[in-house]
Amino acid sequence: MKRIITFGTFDVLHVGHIRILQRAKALGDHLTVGVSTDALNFSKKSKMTVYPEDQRLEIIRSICWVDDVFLEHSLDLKGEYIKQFDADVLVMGDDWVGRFDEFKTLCDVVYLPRTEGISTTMTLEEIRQS
Ligand code: C2G
Repeated sequence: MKRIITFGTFDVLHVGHIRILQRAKALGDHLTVGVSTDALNFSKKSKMTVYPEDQRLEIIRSICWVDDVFLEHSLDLKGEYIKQFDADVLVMGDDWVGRFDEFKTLCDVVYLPRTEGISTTMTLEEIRQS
């Protein structure tokens, strides 16, 4: 069985998130998703998410392509998570290209193209302006 792992905040879920999860699952048989904790997100982006981590986890768990979820507490633990979940492939969007190449000693690392024209930031801006 080929096991895939991917990571993200997945706040204000949109089709870009859905598509990367679908494409990640298509690369193997089992998909594990690490969902950033509120604290990790704040450390990355210096702002709060709209939805708290327990709700983002519940939303991602309910997606048909997702087999397992957990909370990602730190970017520095990525290698540990890859080992813990026995991942054969790490998948990330290409906004992260090159950033996780160090894990090529543990598993394949694949960067998939992001879906153009949509992001959580853009969606929140459109809501603010409406
Ligand atoms: N994504 C995408 N297309 C978009 C927006 C996002 O393919 N239009 C992908 C991103 O490339 C990422 C995943 O969806 O692989 C989750 O995106 P975010 O929620 O923005 O995740 P991020 O905050 O980048 O967290 O350990 C890594 C981090 O936890 C990733």
